[in-house]
This record gives sequence, C-alpha cells and structure tokens, in this order.
Amino acid sequence: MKHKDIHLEFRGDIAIVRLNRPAKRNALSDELINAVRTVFETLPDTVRAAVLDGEGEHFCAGLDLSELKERDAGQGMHHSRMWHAALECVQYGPVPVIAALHGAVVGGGLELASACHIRVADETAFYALPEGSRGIFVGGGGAVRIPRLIGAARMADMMLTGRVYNAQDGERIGFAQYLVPAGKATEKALELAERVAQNAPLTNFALMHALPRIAEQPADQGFLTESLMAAIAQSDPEAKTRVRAFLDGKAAKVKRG
Ligand code: 1HE
Repeated sequence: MKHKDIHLEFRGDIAIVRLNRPAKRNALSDELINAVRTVFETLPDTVRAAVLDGEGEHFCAGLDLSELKERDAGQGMHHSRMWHAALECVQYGPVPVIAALHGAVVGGGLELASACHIRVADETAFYALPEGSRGIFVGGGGAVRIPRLIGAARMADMMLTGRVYNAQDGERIGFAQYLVPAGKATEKALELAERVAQNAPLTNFALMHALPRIAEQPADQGFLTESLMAAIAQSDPEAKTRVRAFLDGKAAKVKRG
C-alpha cells in the first residue's frame, strides 16, 4: 500500500509505519487517518510486529484542524466513528504495535498512541489534550483509552486546564512504558518489536485480543474467559515445543531485571 503521507518499510518480519507529513507536524487529515486504517488492514501476513513513529520534530499534532469545518451533529458523530474504526485497526489488527514517540504527542496524536500496545517515548516527548481549549472534545477513542492509561481524573485535568506532561512525568503516570534519550525511541521500539515478533503467535493474539477484553469483564466472566484462552494457548504445538525446550535446558531462563 502506498500513500504520500505514510512511509511504510519492512525489516524482516517487522513493519515500520511512519507518519510522513512533517510540514504539518503529522496532523491527521481524514485522508491520513484512513490511510493508517488501510495500512494496518493490509499488512502482509509475514509481519509479526509493527513500529509506528512520526517523521520530523513531532510524533503527531492530532486532528488536522484545517478540516474542522462546519459539521452538524450527525456528521460529527460519523467523523468520530471513522476515527474509531481506524484506531480499532491499530489496536485489534493483526500484530502488536509499538509506538515510538517524540515531540508533540497531542490531541488525536495521543489518541493514536493510546491505541498502540506499547509506547516508547524519548526525552523530547510531551503530551497534551488541546481539545479542551479549542472548544471541542476528544473523538478518536481517547475518552475510553486514555483513562485506562492515566485515570479519568488526570485526563479531565489535562482537558480542563491545558496541562502538558513532559516525557519524564508522562512515563511516571503511565503514558509510556519506556523512556529513552532523545532520538532513540524508534531504535528501542524496533528492539522491542523484534522481541515481540519471537513470541508464539497465539500468545500475541491473546495479549492483543483477549487481555483488554478480559480486563473489562466482571471478575467471574473474566476468570472464565481467561481459562478458555489459557487452554487454547497451551494446547498449541508451539507452546508444547517451547515448554519442552525449557525442561530440556535448551531455553533461556528468566534473568533479573
Ligand atoms: C497543523 C496542526 C493541526 C500544526 N492541524 N495544521 N491539535 C492541536 O491543537 C495542536 C496544534 N498544533 C500545535 O500546537 C503545534 O503546531 C505543535 C506544538 C504540534 C508544533 O509546533 P511547531 O512550532 O513545531 O509547528 P507550527 O509552526 O505550529 O506548525 C507548523 C505547520 O503545521 C503550520 O502550518 P503552516 O502552513 O503555517 O506552516 C501549522 O498550522 C500546521 N499544524 N498542527 C492543522 N493539528 C479525533 S478528534 C481529535 C481532536 C484533536 O486532535 S484536537 C487537537 C488538535
């Protein structure tokens, strides 16, 4: 798939998806958000993990505000649903996605990052939800995904007061799981992607598709779903091979962190 605002590259079984609209700080036009959707819908089945990053000084400036024309309520709802559909393709697509963040991670850019499975930020990253001061609301799934990362109270504060979190505080409160020196986010994300790509495919499926849903289920339903997923994963020949390798002393032990 070729699109003028996305650079797509393959390194072995890793896909690197780069937002490539630096002159507009990778602002997400309707065209670009739909291209993100198409990329994740059409990844070749040889791909085992993906890295998502942004060209230029910033990861992403959010919604392309130049397209925020007069919309009536129905059009506004459909526009938001279009974003939901695109970001669902990232979260519930074929492979885990590792976001490599730097510079502005704001508005819809933060919503996009929140749909990824792992976030690596460099020291230049900053997080904001300027929707609050622009008189609008999040519409790309942020009201669902962001409270799950940082809590509803912190999200409300960001939108009510325009609070901006720097990279260190962003890691502390849960936006990013990894914080690396400036310019190193993509390198670290690639290192993690290579590790993720070595997992049994069913393990990655379980973590992407079962875990977030189990976490939202009432406990008694969650325990049952977990047991079904566990039974499916452990009956896979790949699991048996890996467990046997450990018992035969041929697989790596867990090392101290
Ligand atoms: C844009 C956008 C954009 C930059 N839509 N064109 N998001 C925001 O409210 C964030 C708005 N952007 C900014 O605050 C800043 O641009 C940044 C902090 C991200 C970067 O600052 P800087 O100094 O590096 O760049 P700049 O000079 O502000 O912008 C460069 C160009 O990109 C300029 O256009 P030019 O033609 O004058 O060169 C900007 O107009 C353009 N640009 N950001 C359109 N967002 C599903 S709902 C989600 C709702 C939201 O995401 S609302 C939050 C939107």
